[in-house]
Amino acid sequence: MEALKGIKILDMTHVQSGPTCTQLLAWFGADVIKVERPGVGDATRGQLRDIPDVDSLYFTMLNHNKRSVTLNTKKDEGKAIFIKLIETCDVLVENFAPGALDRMGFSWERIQEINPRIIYASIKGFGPGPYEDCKVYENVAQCTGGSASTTGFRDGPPLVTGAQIGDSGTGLHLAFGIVTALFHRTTSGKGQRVTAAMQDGVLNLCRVKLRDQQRLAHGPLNEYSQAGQGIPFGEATPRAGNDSGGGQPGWILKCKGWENDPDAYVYFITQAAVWGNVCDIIGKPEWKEAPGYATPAERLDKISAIFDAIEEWTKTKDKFEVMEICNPLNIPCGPILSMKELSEQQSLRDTGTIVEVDHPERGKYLSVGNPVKLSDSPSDVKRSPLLGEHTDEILGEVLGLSTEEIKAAKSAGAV
Ligand code: CAO
Repeated sequence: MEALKGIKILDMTHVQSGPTCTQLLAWFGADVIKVERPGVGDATRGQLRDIPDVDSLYFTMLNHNKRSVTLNTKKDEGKAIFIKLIETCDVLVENFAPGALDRMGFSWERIQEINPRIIYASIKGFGPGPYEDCKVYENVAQCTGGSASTTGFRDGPPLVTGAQIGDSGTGLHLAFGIVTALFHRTTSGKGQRVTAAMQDGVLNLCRVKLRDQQRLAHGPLNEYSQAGQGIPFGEATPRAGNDSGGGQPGWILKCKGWENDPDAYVYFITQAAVWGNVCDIIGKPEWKEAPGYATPAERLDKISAIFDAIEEWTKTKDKFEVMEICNPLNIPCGPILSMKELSEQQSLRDTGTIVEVDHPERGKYLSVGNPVKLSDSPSDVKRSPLLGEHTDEILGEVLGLSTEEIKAAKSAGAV
């Protein structure tokens, strides 16, 4: 049985952050009704298109399991239908620029008046404060949330990461807020306002870097390789390259074929408990007991040279061989997997984390399925809707409008 069956989501989201949130709710069985502007729809339908006139992968991969209704919420006839949707739904989700829904005439006070049980959930770039009115995209959130300043190499510029922690990360945070509010409603009987700011979401994911900021007041961050290299720390948490960030030193090392393959690398962790095993496989058994090498603290100032020696060994093996040799010895490591390799990994297909979806206009494509698995509520990934594909069905079956009323809304240009 689908876990969120019976929950209706009024989905006013667009681009990436909001749609990832409502897609998660849809995968768990909520009925997600995506409202899109007539003739236009979510801007991502047309962005980064790989096939002319067909919904982009950007759109299809973020809007599975939803129904699409077109509605102009700025027209009076559209507003009347929107009010019916608010009356009918359990949750309203949006990620418009700040104030957009208020400008349409739908403040939180007004929404509560229409339906006191509704949960009104929003993503914005920033929370209340100096930047609250700003429009925000992924990389702005990464930069303002602490990720960029702590990503990259110490002697290089700040870097953004490929993981969409600003958009998809905040979508996840919001989904958690929504189900929490739904749970609370079972006892309170009332809906509430749920907000997640992208800056806050990124900062939450960078929590350990704020930890390090405070540790700096009490001395150097010994697990950063810069400490071992004798390079003084500044006032703020620095970029740490590929340092592991935990108490166990790690680094990305070249593997066989690195000269031609940009992903022939492995992440290698010299976990203290298996130091002896590391020394054995790289042919340095003498390091096990050698003065200056025996304990993690003693090794800190030699960690770069140690990784150079390990790399001499990893360069003789491909990244999967490194994994096969190290895992039985309890040496944590991970091959750098490309998107091509991930898309071909059979175990991800078997668990439904990578799924092949069929779309009437684009044909078959790959997507990431629900990464969260519930034992009694499996997620079945269904293709994204075409623009307005379910308009008649939603106006008729969900809102109970008559054929004449639907015709009138259409001729007024409201749907
Ligand atoms: N009917 C009528 N009007 C509609 C409508 C509908 N169904 N759906 C949207 N609109 C209107 C909005 O009301 C808004 O009108 P006003 O500007 O007159 O208020 C207009 O369309 C455009 O909305 P927008 O300002 O949200 O869109 P944008 O492309 O200019 O900005 C974005 C996009 C993402 C920068 C902005 O929405 C934003 O900052 N959102 C919050 C943060 C966020 O989620 N960012 C991540 C996005 S993913 O990278």
